[in-house]
Amino acid sequence: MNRIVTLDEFILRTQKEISSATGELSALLRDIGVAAKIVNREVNKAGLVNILGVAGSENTHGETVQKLDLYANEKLIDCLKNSGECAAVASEELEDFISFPNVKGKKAKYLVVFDPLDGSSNIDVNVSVGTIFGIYRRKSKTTGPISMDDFMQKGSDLVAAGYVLYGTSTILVYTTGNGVNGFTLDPSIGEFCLSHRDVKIPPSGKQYSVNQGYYLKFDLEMRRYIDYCSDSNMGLRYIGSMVSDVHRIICNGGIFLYPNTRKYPQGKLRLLYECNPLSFIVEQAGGQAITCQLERILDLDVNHLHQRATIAIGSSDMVKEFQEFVEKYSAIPSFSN
Ligand code: AHM
Repeated sequence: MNRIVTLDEFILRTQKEISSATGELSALLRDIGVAAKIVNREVNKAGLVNILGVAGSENTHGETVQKLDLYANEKLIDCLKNSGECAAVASEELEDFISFPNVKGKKAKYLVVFDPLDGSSNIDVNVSVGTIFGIYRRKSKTTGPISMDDFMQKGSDLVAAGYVLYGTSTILVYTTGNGVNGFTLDPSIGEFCLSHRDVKIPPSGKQYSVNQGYYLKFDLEMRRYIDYCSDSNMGLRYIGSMVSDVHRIICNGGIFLYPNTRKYPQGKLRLLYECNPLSFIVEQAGGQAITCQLERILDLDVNHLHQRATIAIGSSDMVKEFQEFVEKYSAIPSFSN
């Protein structure tokens, strides 16, 4: 039997390989691992909400049942606040960022951005959801207050990023810019164990992932690309939870698209805590991520915490091919829009 390597052990080992490492980032990653286990426990119980009480109501024990995305948000904040390594957080569930007071005199230099429960509309129907996170170094001095400017960093400035997929198994995947590794939660010992070492995305795949229900709302070049995928006998897979869709693509190859529509002219997905962390991971695994207007996601300026972006992400050959379609067809005026 192979020796089990737990997430904590792996983080520590990696830290020792970097002579300048202070252990602060490692501690932060471990805190996120703890939060992920707590969220996982609640996500697994989601089906019991109907028995124990509906979110927003009281369960049979008289406890208020919280919506899971708010619960996940709270747990991540709690874990990060108490660690002393995190100066501030921004989340999909928070209008503004939150700064944390110093813990035991430590001057925290990291910021964490996250979507606590991506694809949360899937929870009610027992379909996979996930947590996405990104870690930045603060730009301002650790002696002063955090400002909005600290968060306005490009994806290429990310120090680390990861996601947790609460699926048939729960898996935590992360990168610190030196490859991607995945850890599957073994519920019997309560540990994330290394299961996917140095993950690489196949350069091409047989599936594409897009909400094809919006076909008529997409620009011409997007429709032509989708026609091409369909004509090439590629399979269409769309879960409606970006973490799940991107995870499948990381494992099997393929492309995920969320283009601009009439309802979302800038795209629907959030740049800071959805597109950037996943793009960092995908690039680290050998894939590519660009907007549907062909800019590299990680090079985009961030001007707003909740800024949206369009995205085409996945296997490198497929993203390149997508790019060729956009270049070819966006030059042609569309009469059907
Ligand atoms: P959410 O943050 O409200 O859960 O929305 C994000 C989700 C993504 O996970 C998913 O890819 C997308 O929204 C699905 O959107 P649509 O239903 O428009 O296809």
